Formats: sequence, structure tokens, C-alpha cells
Amino acid sequence: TAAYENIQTETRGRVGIIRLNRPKALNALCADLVRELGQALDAFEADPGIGCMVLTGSDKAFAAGADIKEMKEKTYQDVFLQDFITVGWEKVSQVRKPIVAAVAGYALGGGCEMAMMCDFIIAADNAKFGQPEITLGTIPGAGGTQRLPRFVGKSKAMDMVLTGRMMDAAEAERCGLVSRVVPLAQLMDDAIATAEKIAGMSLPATMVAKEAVNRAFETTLSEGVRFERRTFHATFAFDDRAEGMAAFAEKRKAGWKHR
Ligand code: CO8
Repeated sequence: TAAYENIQTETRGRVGIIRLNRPKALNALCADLVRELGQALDAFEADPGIGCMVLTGSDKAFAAGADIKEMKEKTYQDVFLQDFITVGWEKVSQVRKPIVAAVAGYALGGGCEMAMMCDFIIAADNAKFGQPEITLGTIPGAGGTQRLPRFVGKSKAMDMVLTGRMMDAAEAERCGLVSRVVPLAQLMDDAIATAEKIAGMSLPATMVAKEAVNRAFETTLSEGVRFERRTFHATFAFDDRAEGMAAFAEKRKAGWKHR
């Protein structure tokens, strides 16, 4: 794997795994880490051998937020001129291939926001989510005030953002922040098996499925349904759509051309 300092990458079959790896700071998302993350995402996105990605951290922390020590001396001019956090971070929400967050331990501040940028979150039973920025005199800056209410509704999002309290895995599952909770020891096996399942589908189909679901958060119901209908029609141009339906009718396993 490539020589990164703050992350590790690995491939398992058609799954690309990115592990945030800055243990001395609970994976706080410093600029170097985010830059490396962007490079790793680009590499998996461009690799035809990869059909799905998993983003994870350690057993103790997915990521404890943006790097507070790096941020604390910045001025308004600094953050404005650097467009602080736009560069690099947005890659996570812009990759076209599916990406699953496997979260154990702390996912706080920018860590929670980064998990929410992924397509869905599988949590270990020790996961803790929070947007504690208010306790630092600031607010979430990587989409937390916008994505959290879309996941959990206004009441819980306000509760989290205004008090800075943490939510445990059970609460996160109850309110829809995560798709499922598994024992910590099974987290990676479960996340990789899920990603393998996705990576075993026709890649163009998973890519347009992701795009269509994401459209739900950007538009009205009627426009979203129209987008879905057009996209559904467009899948009839995929070789793999013909193959998938033929395989069903012939009672055999589909042999995807584009995986
Ligand atoms: N930034 C920098 N260093 C951190 C961070 C962080 N976010 N979190 C933990 N660390 C460091 C600690 O300073 C400590 O370092 P050292 O050993 O040198 O003192 C080491 O990691 C271990 O941490 P603790 O000793 O504190 O570990 P505990 O188990 O006692 O506590 C906690 C764990 C509760 C997670 C605690 O570390 C904590 O509260 N961390 C800060 C959480 C937080 O406030 N996060 C939000 C940050 S703000 C943010 O994310 C804004 C996002 C906006 C987007 C901006 C993108 C750049």
C-alpha cells in the first residue's frame, strides 16, 4: 500500500479499506491526514478493481474531530482564505463509488461529520457520536448542522448541536444515524462483508443508485422522483441490466460485465 503517515489503505478483493491512523490524537483530522485521505479516495475511485470503499478508524476512535491544536491559532483571514475544510473533506461526500463508514469509539465533531458524508454508517457497540463544537465556542463546520437533522430530525439535532452531548450506539441506531450496530469485535468483518456484497453488484448500477438516493436530499419530491425515473430508464442502456434480468429469467447467477 502507498506510504501514508496518517492513514492506512488495504484492498480485500474489490473492497478498498481506508483506516484513519493517528492514534496519538484519537485520529484528530489534521490537514495532512485529510490530504492523504483525499489521495486515497482518488486512488480507489480511479481503480477499476475497486467497487466499494470502507472508511474506518481504530477501536477507540473513528475520529475525535478536527485537530483543535492546529485550529486554535487560526484567524478569520486564515480560515476564509484557505477556505478551511472545503479542500479535501468534500472528497468524502463527492466520491461516486459507494463508501461505508465503519465507526468504533469516538466520532465527534468533524469525525461525526465525516462519517455522515459516507453513504451509510455501521457502528460498533462502543461508538459515541457527538457535535461538541459548541463547547469550544464554535459550531460544526463540515456539514454537521445540515446533515445531522437530515439523519435524525430537528429535535435531536438541535439537542446534540446545542448541548454538545454524545449519543451512544443504541441511540444512534434508534434515531437513524446509523444503519446497524454490531459488537466491536465483528465491526470490520461485518463492514467488509457488506462492502463486498455491494462491490459484487454491477458497478454502474450501484453508482446511479447512490446518486439517486443522494438526490433526495437536494430537491423536491416530484423533481426527485422525476430524476429517479429518468435514471431508472437510463439503466436500460446498461449491458448489466440486460444481463441481470436475463440471468433471473434463466435461473442463473448474473455475470456482471462492469464490476
Ligand atoms: N484535536 C486535537 N487533539 C485531540 C483531539 C482533537 N479533536 N481529540 C483528542 N486529541 C488528543 C488529546 O489532546 C490527547 O493528546 P495528548 O495525549 O497529547 O494530551 C490525545 O488526543 C488523547 O485524548 P484524551 O487524553 O483527551 O483522551 P480521553 O480518552 O481522555 O478523551 C475525548 C477522549 C473525550 C474524545 C477527548 O479527547 C475530547 O473531548 N476530544 C475533543 C473532541 C472535540 O471537541 N471534537 C470537536 C473538534 S472541533 C471540530 O471537529 C470542528 C469540525 C469543523 C470542521 C473543521 C475541519 C477542519
